[in-house]
Amino acid sequence: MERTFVMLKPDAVKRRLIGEIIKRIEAKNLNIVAMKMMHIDRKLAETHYSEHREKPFFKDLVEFITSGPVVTMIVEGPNAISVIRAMMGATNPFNAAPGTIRGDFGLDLTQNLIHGSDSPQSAQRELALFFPEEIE
Ligand code: 3AN
Repeated sequence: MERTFVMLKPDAVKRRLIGEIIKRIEAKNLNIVAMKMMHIDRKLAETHYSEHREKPFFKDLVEFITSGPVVTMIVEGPNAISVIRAMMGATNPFNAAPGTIRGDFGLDLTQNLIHGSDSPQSAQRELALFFPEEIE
């Protein structure tokens, strides 16, 4: 069993795709063990995306992720990290395969609907950041 951090970004919430994306996660038989809707403040956004601090798109990324409510989740299952990454599709929605969340619904590199941890280390860091109350 593995746990990963998943976030439905402000564009997913605005476009009323929360249900569609959760439906896919549940249909895959993954377990949603915690979930909340929240508004990310600038400090949390900058911490979450700290690896991108020097990138030219950092400001836009923080601006976007703080622009409206998000839905955060702990998702659990066998190989949950890579399974969710596969369901998300490529970072750039132009390259994301049809059948993936970004492939089916996304057309923008920044507003790309969903975040999922990319490694066990990222999952641990992100879960501690967003769900400190769930960490044993
Ligand atoms: P992923 O979300 O697929 O894990 P990361 O972690 O490389 O991708 O990037 C985090 C976020 O930064 C992406 N979801 C995307 O919104 C944004 N991003 C990544 N690369 C670019 C880029 N070249 N231009 C604009 N935004 C980008």
